[in-house]
Amino acid sequence: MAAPVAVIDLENFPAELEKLAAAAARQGCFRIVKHGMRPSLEAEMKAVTRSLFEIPAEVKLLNINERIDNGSYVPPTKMGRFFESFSIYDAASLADVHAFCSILQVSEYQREILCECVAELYGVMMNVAGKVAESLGLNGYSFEEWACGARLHLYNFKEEEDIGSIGLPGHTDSNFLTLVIEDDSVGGLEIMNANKDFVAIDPVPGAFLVFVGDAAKAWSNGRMRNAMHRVICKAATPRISIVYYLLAPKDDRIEPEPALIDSDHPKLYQSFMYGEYRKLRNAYHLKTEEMIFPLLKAEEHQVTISTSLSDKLLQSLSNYLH
Ligand SMILES: O=C(O)CCC(=O)C(=O)O
Repeated sequence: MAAPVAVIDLENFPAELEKLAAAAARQGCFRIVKHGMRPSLEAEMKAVTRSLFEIPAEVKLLNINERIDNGSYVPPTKMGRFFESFSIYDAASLADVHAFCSILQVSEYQREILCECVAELYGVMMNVAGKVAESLGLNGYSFEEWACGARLHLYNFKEEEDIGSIGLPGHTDSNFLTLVIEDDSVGGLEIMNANKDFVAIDPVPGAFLVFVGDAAKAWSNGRMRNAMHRVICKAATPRISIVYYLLAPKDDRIEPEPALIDSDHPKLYQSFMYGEYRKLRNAYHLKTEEMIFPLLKAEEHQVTISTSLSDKLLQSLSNYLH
């Protein structure tokens, strides 16, 4: 049975604030409707996404983003035989979206749709992130200066025997918020419930899915929950998704928001640099924050990683892992 996911009407605020706060705290996941994206753009972008995966393999490999760890094109050989993914960084910058289009030699039509879609998703993300902050009592909080990323995923499921296979293993997202435009023609996304079982969350046409990530868990001083999720093969049909990530502030520092720290909610984490956190998670192939966040509890470990990851942290982590 599919897991119920809260549906947040973005045109019904402040009435939806409580529902949003509860969904972010309990499930780390919610759907948004009335997001304001041009209605036919979603279908057009999905068609463009499918077509991009048909460009020659040697051209795909030119999609390299060295400014962010693991920010480049992922070929089908890297993360399992089904998964392939393009990366746009920084998706908050139209110049970067154009650079992505130029390097992949896309058509004028593909460029137009990609630019429009990524720009619209930026607007939706700013709206959603602002409302998430508001749901915690922070009115007028701006995420405008934050870095964003976008990915276009293909899960190349083709055969009956692929059904049940893992397309993307269980993980939480290291970033702040993730917006997913799912493939309406086939399901596959699953979320971990309180019993630690993965349960399907079936696509809802026209609604976008939002996941709370590790950075939001730290920023909210533990008030929001990061959602563990994965993708499995549900049918012998290729599945695509368009994913937009709100990453971290431009100065890269993530720390519990001072307004969310008080005597009932003591500070849970030290500040850290998102880029370093992401690098560390990737280097150790960590699927969640679980092994790093305990090291950020100053009282217990006296570890500071405000500017760089200290040898001490790496040592603690390798001790933890072995
Ligand atoms: O493809 C999807 O539906 C989910 C993607 C995802 O989990 C991710 O990009 O972290």
